[in-house]
Amino acid sequence: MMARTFRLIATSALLTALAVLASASMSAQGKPAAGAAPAPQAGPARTARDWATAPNSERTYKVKLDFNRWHDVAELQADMRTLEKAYPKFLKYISLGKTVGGRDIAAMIVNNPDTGADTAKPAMYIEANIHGNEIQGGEVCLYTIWYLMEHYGRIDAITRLVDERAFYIVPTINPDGRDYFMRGPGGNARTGHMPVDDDNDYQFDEDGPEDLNGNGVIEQIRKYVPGQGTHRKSAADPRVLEPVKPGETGDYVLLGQEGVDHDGDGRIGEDGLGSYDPNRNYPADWQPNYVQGGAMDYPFQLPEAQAVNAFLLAHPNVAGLQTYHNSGGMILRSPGAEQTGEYPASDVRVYDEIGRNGERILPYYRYLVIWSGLYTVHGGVTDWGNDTLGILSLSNELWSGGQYFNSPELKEQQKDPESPIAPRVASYFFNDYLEFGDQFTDWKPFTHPQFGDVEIGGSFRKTFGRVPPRFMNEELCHRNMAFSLYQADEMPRMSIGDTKVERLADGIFKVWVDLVNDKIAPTILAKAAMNNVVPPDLLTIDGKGVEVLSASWVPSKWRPAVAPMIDQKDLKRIMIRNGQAGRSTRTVQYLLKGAGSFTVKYASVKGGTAQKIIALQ
Ligand SMILES: [Ca+2]
Ligand SMILES: [Ca+2]
Ligand SMILES: [Ca+2]
Ligand SMILES: [Ca+2]
Ligand SMILES: [Zn+2]
Repeated sequence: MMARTFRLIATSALLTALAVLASASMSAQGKPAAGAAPAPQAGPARTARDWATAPNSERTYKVKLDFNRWHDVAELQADMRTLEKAYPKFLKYISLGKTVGGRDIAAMIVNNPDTGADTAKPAMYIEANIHGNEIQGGEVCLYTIWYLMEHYGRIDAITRLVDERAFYIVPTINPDGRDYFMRGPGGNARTGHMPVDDDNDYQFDEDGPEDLNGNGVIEQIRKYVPGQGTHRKSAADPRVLEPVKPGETGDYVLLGQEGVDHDGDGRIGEDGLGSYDPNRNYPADWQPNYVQGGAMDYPFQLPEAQAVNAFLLAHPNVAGLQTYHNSGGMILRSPGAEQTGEYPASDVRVYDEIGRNGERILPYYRYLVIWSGLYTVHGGVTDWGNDTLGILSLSNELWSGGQYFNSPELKEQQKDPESPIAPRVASYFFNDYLEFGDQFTDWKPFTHPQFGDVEIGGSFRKTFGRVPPRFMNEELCHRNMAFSLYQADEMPRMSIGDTKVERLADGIFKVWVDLVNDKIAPTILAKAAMNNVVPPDLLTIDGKGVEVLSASWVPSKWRPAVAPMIDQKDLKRIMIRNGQAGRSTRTVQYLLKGAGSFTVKYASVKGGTAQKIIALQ
């Protein structure tokens, strides 16, 4: 695996390194330096010429991608193909299925085949953009694939992670919504594209918002009605339209969002494309539309949710899930609704540790429970993942408004309502001084076919607010990736620890085997064990003529005590329904009859497989 990496940097770097080595080997000590990177020499100082030819300390990347802009679906998929082509051994581009609009839900499998099939390893599933307008998770996913590949063999922790784990990465599970957002003016893009009659007039998607002035933004419409309006220009900033106090009159009335009333029902934009919530269609505490709008008619009605579920069911080795949303700066876990009840304490401890470290990895993000920290969600994918698939499931709300003015001093200043960065006007300040006015569309006169002379404007572009400024996106990608890689690293990892054999009589042996899970997450979440949704871990003995007379759990390796017998029918195949806790070692004690050697194996669907050959002597 090292060979592959060195080849990447070899061509030019090695030649220059060899040149440096040649001069270094003639130093006073005459000590030949080892490896491609010359160690600091105690001999004469290097000459300027040496430094001029020394290899550059900065790494160059094999594949260059942009992380300071937003990719439409075709661009995302093209970049995924480029990465697959550059790293064919590790990457496999697949489609999870088709959307309502006929687009592929493209996914990447990241796996090192030299260390086993992806399905044999604990896997981290990362998806994004279920809400079509929440786009930057797509770039985080792309960055993650890119980063893992570019740093494999260069950074030990990344090499180990790629060798030990598999990754399934889906940059957008709502490509219909993403493209509609990217190419259109950005309005109404949260939904997928299953037609829905939003206003109950028996017509579907008949009257959506429209970009009448063609500037790529769905703006507001206002009419100037001096002394008769409900709104007026703010004294703090004339671009801000504020409602007047009760009893006062203003100069403007707001007439709604940009568009035309096509069906003459007196409303504009009342029934656009689709219009439901794709993250309310999973059968975990699913509730019908009259309880929660946007849930559709029945769970798994949407092909996108079906495709994600089919993939997860076919990959029971998935032990971690992240679904990226925006915005608000949150690390969210389920339950989505109070009524489903809190998770078992041992699961909560696992989530809490990962979430709190997440807050350190992601400044301005808070670790919260969905129903209590955000709002109630019935039928969301994290509930489905945790409760029904037994996957430790998290959802990051990418980008926090606190990051615009990100120092304690500026935070303090924002408490002053007269400050130019007070919350009411902060966006305008940022637009003026950091974006050079590019993100705000000011009010402009417009002749509306139905309202006559009006003004439209007063809106920020679709790329402002929910997504970071482009120049801040690489940090967002990196920090969120780092958090997901941390979660991936803390998925269960089983190994066989110490073993001991004691001969009691001819052909009779006592054998102790330590079973180790050194990561935070258990092999089976307590909730999953309760719901009986993950197959039990299996502890097996395989050896010709080796017979298990008894097996027991040793309460403590260090304090002799009665070891409770394991009361199962087939002691060569012990089922462990609750799995193994995180950061724990358990010792199993066997009484065996036989000779030669045998294999002890611990096979966990989500914790991987570990085995060891033990000789009976
Ligand atoms: Ca309708
Ligand atoms: Ca509709
Ligand atoms: Ca417009
Ligand atoms: Ca209408
Ligand atoms: Zn969302």
